[in-house]
Amino acid sequence: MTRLVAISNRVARPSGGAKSAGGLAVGLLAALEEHGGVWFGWNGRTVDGEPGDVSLEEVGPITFATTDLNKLSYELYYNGFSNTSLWPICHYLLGFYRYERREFDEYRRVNALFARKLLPLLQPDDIIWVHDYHLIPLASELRRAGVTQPIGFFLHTPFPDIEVLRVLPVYRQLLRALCAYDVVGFHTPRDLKCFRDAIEERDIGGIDNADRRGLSRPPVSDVFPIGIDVDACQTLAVETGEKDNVRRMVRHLHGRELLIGVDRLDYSKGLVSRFLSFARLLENYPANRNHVSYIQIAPTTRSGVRAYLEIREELERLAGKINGRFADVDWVPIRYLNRAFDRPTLMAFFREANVGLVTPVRDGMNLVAKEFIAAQDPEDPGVLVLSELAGAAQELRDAVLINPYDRDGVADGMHQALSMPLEERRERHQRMLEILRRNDITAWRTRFIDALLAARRDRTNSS
Ligand code: GDG
Repeated sequence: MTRLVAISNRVARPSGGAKSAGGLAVGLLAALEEHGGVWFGWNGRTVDGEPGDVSLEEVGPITFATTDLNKLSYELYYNGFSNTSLWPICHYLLGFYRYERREFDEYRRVNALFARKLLPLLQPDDIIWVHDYHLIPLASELRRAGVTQPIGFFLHTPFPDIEVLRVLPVYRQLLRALCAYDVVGFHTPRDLKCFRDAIEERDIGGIDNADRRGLSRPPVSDVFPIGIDVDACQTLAVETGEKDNVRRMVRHLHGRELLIGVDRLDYSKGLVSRFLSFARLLENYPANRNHVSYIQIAPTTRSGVRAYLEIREELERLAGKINGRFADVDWVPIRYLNRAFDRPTLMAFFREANVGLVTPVRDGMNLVAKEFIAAQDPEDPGVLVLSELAGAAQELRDAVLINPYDRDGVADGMHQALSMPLEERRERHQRMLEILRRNDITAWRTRFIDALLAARRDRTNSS
């Protein structure tokens, strides 16, 4: 029996908090719940000494296999190389980028540790699916330890153009490490093209045969746009509508139109520009004053990285400033909630909203955009205002597409969304829902697993 073994930096056990935010966790959990298998990764705890034994917990069809990490290792590998070197580069945000050699060294050591801990759990018929930029070298570590099972890699962020990637002194090593995989997957054709260009056009150096283990050609690379469980979002949105905190939120609108944003607190999500664009909406279209309310939910993430603390303070300051300028005795324009909500409540909030604001300055895909559409009432749907720089914009062409850097343009988009006639809202929503159904979470998982199974057949035929 073929088992799916998924590996990601962080494992999101359902018991570990229904409120945990993050696209990878949401997507992978949905895929594993359907297929079953093993999910291996970090348990969220840091320790002073060496990490202890892997702990195993079975929940329904999933076995969660988790390990601690040493405190300093975590700081260098996670806050350092992963989130201060790779994340900004993948999002073309070089102002946030910094490189330290010892952080990269630790990144490799943690990948080697993951490989050592995973090895005893593997079975001959497994297919292995590695997730995201924290774990690029994992396949070469596993290959060196003798693993011949097919291994795939999926990148949840954008893959940057080679000219941006080149700011990383170790970019060749990372590209070689990606060649140790059988299958490499991306969200959009643009990411795929950047990856292929980087592999083909650059002299990335010889690829060690020990890293390839029976592979004679470059990895199969393709586009696998991540999706959502459309029915589950819809059901949650409908069933949770009567919950106390949802009704309280609606009561406080006093009949005003609702704009909503839900994002991890991350500079890539374009929240500062979004706040300023909302102020521009009130400035440029004064009829909206006292008639619209904007709720922004933004739970803190990566609080060990300074840039994330700074943006949090900046948003608090801005919300205060905008509210101070525009608020009335009975109206607060922005409600900024720096905390997480449970998933059912989020879906119900989406359904109540007239406009969904998804305006990242760069995003691999963006699941919030898809969840917002899925949660709407098809008879009276809200409108999505979506950044052209999010992967989701490649599929959701019927959203109101904006450039997040253009504040007047975003304000125009918000106004267009707020004043869109019912018939047009319905048509746009209907077309986007069809796309969501076609590229849903099952399609994503099935296509990737099929690619891994095909890789296994190729290996058997060529051996
Ligand atoms: C990465 C890529 C790509 C948010 N706040 C709360 C909460 N969330 C949930 C959302 C959504 C998920 O977290 C966020 O997913 P996104 O896709 O929007 O963004 P990232 O976390 O940056 O995800 C991204 C994704 O991976 C998948 O490949 O799309 O481009 O950056 O599901 O609903 N969930 C709960 N409470 C919150 O307060 N429960």
